[in-house]
Amino acid sequence: MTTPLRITDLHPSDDDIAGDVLRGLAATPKRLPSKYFYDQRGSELFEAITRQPEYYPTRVELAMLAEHGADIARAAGPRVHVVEYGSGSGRKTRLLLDALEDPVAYTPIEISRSALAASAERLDREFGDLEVLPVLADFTCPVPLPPPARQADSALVFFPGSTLGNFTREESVRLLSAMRDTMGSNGAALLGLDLEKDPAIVEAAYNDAAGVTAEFTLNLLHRLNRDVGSDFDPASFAHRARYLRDEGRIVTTLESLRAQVVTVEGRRFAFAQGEQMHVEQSQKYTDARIAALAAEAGLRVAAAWNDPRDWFGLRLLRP
Ligand code: AVJ
Repeated sequence: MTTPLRITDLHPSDDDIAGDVLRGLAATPKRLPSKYFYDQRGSELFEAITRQPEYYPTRVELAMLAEHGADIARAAGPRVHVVEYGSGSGRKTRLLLDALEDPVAYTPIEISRSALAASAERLDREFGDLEVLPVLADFTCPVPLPPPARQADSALVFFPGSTLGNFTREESVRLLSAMRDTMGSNGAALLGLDLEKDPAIVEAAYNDAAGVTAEFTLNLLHRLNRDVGSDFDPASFAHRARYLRDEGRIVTTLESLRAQVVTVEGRRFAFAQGEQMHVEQSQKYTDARIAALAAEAGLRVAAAWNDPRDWFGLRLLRP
């Protein structure tokens, strides 16, 4: 494109963030939304997580996108408008766009301003014929999409990274339903989903030996202190990530290491020593769970790819 990239800015305001934080701290048990992990530092730390030896999902999914690109492109069809939810660094997008036949436009929806600006500019440079329409937004809120200049044959929603796993079942169905609206009757969604496996492998992925995941989790407190003026003492909280076998998911909490009071916008919240504040979940999937979620959102699994160890799956969903 010849004109400079324009980012549609729908970023949540500091007041929106403060409202979410106050609601979460008033709940029992206390909770903070995981979407606020992704400020500039948070996005950098997440990229560092993807390079840790224990964190297998990114490596496995990148290899799968390279391996099955031609199959995926055939299933998706030519001249699609790719709409990506939580596009991050765009490393996976490049593999998808490389494989697709004559993609018309690319709309990354991303909550991290720095990650969005860097990846959109890079992809715009690398794919000369592609219209890049970046949207800075929380993708769980309704996002009006800028229409591409050239008519696309269909829309392809791209939702890799098992990001769906960060949402509750209810939220997941709502998200998939929103994607169904975005894709239209002849479109599709390509999801990357982390599959159930040996709990020790999963637990290690969220407790890397170098402590990058712990730093990522604690960065949430630094970020909130800066943007909503809270006074969390990050040294008085510790990252805990446990795999709940019955539910097939990792639950990440921040444990209060002492009795303490945290103040946000003049409101005081008491933490007991050992109290666990919920900050993230990462669901691991079975085929039955994927099929049930899709069906609840009016979608079906039209194509499926797994890696050779059945650790990670790509699923093409259609109405
Ligand atoms: C954002 C969904 C890719 O849940 O695995 C990684 C975030 N949190 N380590 C995940 C995360 C801790 C990650 N995704």
